[in-house]
Amino acid sequence: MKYGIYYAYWEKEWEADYVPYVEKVASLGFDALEIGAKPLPEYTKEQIAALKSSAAANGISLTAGYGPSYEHNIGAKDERIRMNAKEWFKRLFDVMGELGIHHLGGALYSYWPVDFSHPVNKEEDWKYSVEGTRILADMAAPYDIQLGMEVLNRFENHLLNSSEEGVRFVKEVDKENVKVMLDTFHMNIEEDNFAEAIDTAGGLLGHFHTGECNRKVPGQGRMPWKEIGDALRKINYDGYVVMEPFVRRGGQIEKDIHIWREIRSGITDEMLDKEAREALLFEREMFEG
Ligand SMILES: [Mn+2]
Repeated sequence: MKYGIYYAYWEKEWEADYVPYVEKVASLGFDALEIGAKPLPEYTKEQIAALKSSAAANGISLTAGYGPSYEHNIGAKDERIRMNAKEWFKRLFDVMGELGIHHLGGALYSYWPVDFSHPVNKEEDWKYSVEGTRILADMAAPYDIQLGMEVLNRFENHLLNSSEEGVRFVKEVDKENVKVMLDTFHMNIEEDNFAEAIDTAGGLLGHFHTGECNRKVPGQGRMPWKEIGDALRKINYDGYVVMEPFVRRGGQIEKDIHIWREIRSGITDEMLDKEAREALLFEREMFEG
């Protein structure tokens, strides 16, 4: 398994200058940095070159995450939105190809977070999402990009809430580069059993997010990490394990993640760095057996 962390741990917005984070996570001992896909389609040649060379120089693999905006929903019923999404993802894959990023994960089959103040039709949305995901998969394939269908809790999306639903969706899409993506934070809400959920995904598991129940770094809460690690080894998982902690207040991230209190009081960058390093050592110990 390769260990990474999402840049947003240190940030308040869904985009940032990622180059300093490549250097930071390399110094903390990570193998990978997950970056937010949002700004990538607009990247200049210079930005692409700078990020790519920094990743190479620091021995860091890059992965990308995205919670599609309403206008980037490839599974929308509205054809105009689907076309808009297709256009946007095409530009994204072009840039990801240039950057050598081979994994994109998130609610790529839909949008995020879903506005439940309007009624939703799960069966109908599922059908459009399967069709849309097939289109994305064919667009991503020439760049050797794998798409992780992130299974989310009921409060954030209505389509894929359990590993079983993730597997059913991925089998229906039936594309080589579309896999199931699980996240311990969401699993904690929806799954009866972590080991069984991981076993259900089995060989279709393509990406894995970690975090405590309240989205602190792994090791600071009551998540059954040993059980999770044993289950990942049992299915011979050899993909990325990316921790996705959210403890910092402010900006759009606070709004979307619903951070309404000081989860870690008196946070400084130094403290975040230290805790990320400890969490990485903890994860390696738990997951490598
Ligand atoms: Mn996640």
